[in-house]
Amino acid sequence: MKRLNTVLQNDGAPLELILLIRTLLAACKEISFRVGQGALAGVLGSTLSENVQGETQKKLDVISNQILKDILSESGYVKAISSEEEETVVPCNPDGKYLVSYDPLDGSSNTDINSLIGTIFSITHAPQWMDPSDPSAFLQPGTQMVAAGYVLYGPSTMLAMTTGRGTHLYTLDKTHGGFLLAEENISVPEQTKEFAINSSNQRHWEAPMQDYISDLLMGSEGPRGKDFNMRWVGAMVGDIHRILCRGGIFSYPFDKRNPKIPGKLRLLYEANPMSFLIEQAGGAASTGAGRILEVMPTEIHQRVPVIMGSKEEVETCVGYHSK
Ligand code: P6P
Repeated sequence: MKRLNTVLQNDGAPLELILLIRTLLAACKEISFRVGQGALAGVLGSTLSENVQGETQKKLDVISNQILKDILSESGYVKAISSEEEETVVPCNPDGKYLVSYDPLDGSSNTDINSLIGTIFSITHAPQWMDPSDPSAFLQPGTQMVAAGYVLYGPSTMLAMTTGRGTHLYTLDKTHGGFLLAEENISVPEQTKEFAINSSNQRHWEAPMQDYISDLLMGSEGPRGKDFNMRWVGAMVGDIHRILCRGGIFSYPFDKRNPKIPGKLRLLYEANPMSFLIEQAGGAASTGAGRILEVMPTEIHQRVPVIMGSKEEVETCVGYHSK
């Protein structure tokens, strides 16, 4: 099985980006170990603090964020970091060539039930003009990413990553710490019968999403003429991994409860990296009004509505929004 380095070199990634990715994955391997210890190491449960998102931080949120922050900031490759768990940017090496945005432990509410969680990351070039403490350098559209991926801490620890030359899946071989290629150029089936959405929010969605999901639920007796299945992991990283592997459509749509916040998921370190992976695998990723990767960010914790997965199904869903 091909090693990660070989694939990255074949895909033309520059040496410094390969070294940064290896450094980031070293942090993820440590997180995988800490997550795997669970109750044995007293890392489960919540802290008494809230993050900038107003969410109670799990102990593993704080641990994972600290591991990534320490390892990336010492690497020399990174000019600055933005993290779901950090209120503002973390300045690193003024001569660093890259910016890294990450959700250190996506779906961390799953930690206490031993369910799927993961680290999501996005890498862009650092403008040479920027001061390392200047958040504005992160306000680049997703099309500017040079690499994106996630590490899924499940029965096996798996990496999905792209540097713009296809999406590839790797499995961590814990006997020697290498990520070995599991599937090269994975392709998301264009059609699907499986959708992922938190249906308990149905009354808060706008009419187009309510109509779209209602038609799915009518199955073969409704306008879609086929039955659908539903899955919801409660961790984007788990739902998107399933979609990369067997197709599907995932949505966390606009929610009328707080019009100022157009959705739950964050653009820089959730929607953008997942959109890059999905598009590189032949899928589609939309806010309902446009391509997620073309959204111009206005602040580092900006949220967006998310519809992504099997290309034809995303186009059908987006069609409800343009009626
Ligand atoms: P809900 C995890 O907290 C997350 O940000 C995504 O990973 C996940 O898809 C979503 O929120 C789950 O949200 O409202 O179903 O708990």
